[in-house]
Amino acid sequence: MADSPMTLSEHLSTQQASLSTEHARNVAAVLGRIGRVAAVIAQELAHAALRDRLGYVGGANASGDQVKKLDVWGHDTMVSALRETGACAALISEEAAEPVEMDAGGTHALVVCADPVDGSSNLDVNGAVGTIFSLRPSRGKTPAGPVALGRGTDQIAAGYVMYGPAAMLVYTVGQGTHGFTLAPESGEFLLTHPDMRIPRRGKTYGINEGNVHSWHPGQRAFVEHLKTPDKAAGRPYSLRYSGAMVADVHRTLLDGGLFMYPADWSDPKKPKAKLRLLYEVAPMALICEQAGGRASTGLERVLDLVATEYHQRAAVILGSTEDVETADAFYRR
Ligand code: FBP
Repeated sequence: MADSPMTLSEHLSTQQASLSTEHARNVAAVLGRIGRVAAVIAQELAHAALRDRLGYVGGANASGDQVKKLDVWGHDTMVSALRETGACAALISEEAAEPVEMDAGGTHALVVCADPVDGSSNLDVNGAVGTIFSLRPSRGKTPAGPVALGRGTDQIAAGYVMYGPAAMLVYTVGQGTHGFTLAPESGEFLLTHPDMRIPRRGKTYGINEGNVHSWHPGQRAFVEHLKTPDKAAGRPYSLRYSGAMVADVHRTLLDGGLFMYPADWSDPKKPKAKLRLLYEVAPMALICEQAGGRASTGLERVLDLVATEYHQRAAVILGSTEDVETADAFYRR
């Protein structure tokens, strides 16, 4: 009988080499707990309509977005779970204007940046949604939240959970990117996609084409290029867009191609992006690069961006290396 697949916590213990022992213990504690929170969120999503959990709570979050009941529930669930680990010094969350400081002290406590429920516009239409997270060393600082205001390369781990037909958790601690599928009976995430490698070039692209008029001219020309038939080059690419970053990035990691949310260049002096750097764009960039892909803004590598605000926004073009390189070339024209 085939060996049963490795559990998330077993796999975490094999991924220690790139971390100091103390950090490794805290990373395993936090990622293990996020795995358990994800199993609870998956359950709650399946019952949301039955438990009156759909719809808005009223009011807006730090980014001015209307807030769904599940956004708040997801945030509160994440806060209490991370507090219990004793390994988390602070949480930067989409649903809290300021960092949520936690008592975990010590040089090796971690700062977590998270979007507890990503793709909220899909919640009330039973579409795919997700959770996105990253871990940074707190270096023993108090308050710890400001430590997150740094470069994307400071992340020591990142991951997401996709709540689709199956719930899947994908993470990296800097030794490749690995995927797990939730066994609903046991609530365990089991290794089903070890060492995910994104194809060097794809056949699909994901972008909200409704924004075409506000794109950088290079972005517009690049999407035109993807749509221009060229059999030898495998074009035209097909458009695939779910409205939830996690679902679009997950497909891109498995099949190749691109997920793009470019900035609004209506005022070229002040391009305005939508997605948040610390808990959406930077974590996905690390996961993508660790799977052999690339993540750019069109003008620079995402992981070189330095965050100066907790809810700062950034443009993103991520996916297959050759496709992202082509996009960058169109921006440079
Ligand atoms: P939140 O739902 O967490 O605010 O995430 C933002 C998001 O929903 C992404 O998941 C998705 O990629 C994007 O916004 C969709 O934006 P739009 O509706 O403008 O296409």
